[in-house]
Amino acid sequence: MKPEILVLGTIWSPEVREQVQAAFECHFVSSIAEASGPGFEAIGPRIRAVLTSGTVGITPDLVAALPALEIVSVHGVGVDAVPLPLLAARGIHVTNTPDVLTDDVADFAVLLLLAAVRRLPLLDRYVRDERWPAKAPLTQARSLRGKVAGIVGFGRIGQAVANRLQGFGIEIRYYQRSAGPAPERRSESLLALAQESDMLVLCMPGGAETTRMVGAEVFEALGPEGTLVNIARGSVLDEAALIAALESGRLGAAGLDVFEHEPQVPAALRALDNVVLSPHVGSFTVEARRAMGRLAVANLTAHFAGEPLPTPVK
Ligand code: 8YV
Repeated sequence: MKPEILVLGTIWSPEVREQVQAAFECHFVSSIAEASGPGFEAIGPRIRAVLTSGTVGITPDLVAALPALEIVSVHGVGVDAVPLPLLAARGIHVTNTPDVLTDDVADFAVLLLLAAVRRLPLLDRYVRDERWPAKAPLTQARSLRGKVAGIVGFGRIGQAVANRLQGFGIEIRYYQRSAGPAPERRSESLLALAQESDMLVLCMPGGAETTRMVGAEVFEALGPEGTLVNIARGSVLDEAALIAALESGRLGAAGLDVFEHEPQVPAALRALDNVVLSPHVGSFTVEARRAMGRLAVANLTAHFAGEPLPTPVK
């Protein structure tokens, strides 16, 4: 008999669906609410594994409704939507999909940074609205060469962003709580990093330790010529303070791929000219999503074959 598993969320490609259906008895549910709704009581006790996305994760209530749960496979590198201590206490394995998305997410961070600094959306609108032939005024942007980029969270993705930005002639500094590589580039605090940098790229993990870590004083330290990029999680910054800083010009510009209450993006943010917005798509390429799907399924099949998990969360 195939193990019964719960597949949570709406992002699954036909390939992932085929793979999981070949190996498991699958229950596809679009949301945690659906998995907690009526009719699920009979299925819950039979579920031995959950496949979920990085943003949907799993709640403590749903974990409690799955007494036979052995493993949660997260399709994504971030595990902030998964209650790790609770799962560890029950001896439930957690896996994620690191590495296979690093390059595409880092590319996207650079894209957002360039688009925000050179104000691509504004230029695009300038042409579309026929303001060019009308010779409407257009102010010059700032160049990247010789500037300093501060990377917050110098893990795999942060370092990949740094490697790319060095190619633009940008000096790299970073901050994270733990010691990291290249200690001479590490600033003593997040605020110090913001003061030393022209641009800040947020690459740290989400979760309790980083919640609203970036607030008003960091935005102000970055300043009117400064640019902030967030490809981490919406939770890592104070969104209301960010909007206030951008509206008043105390912070120059921002490129944002993640938001506090996705998929809701505040109207005040959408109204701003000095921001570039995208719908949480850092890893949204054919290649990365294919590799993430395969790895997420490989973790499940390894578990049920009694083999070592390819990418367990430590
Ligand atoms: C995805 C992500 O949006 O990897 C992560 O942590 O945030 C993204 O790659 C998501 O996890 C897709 O399931």
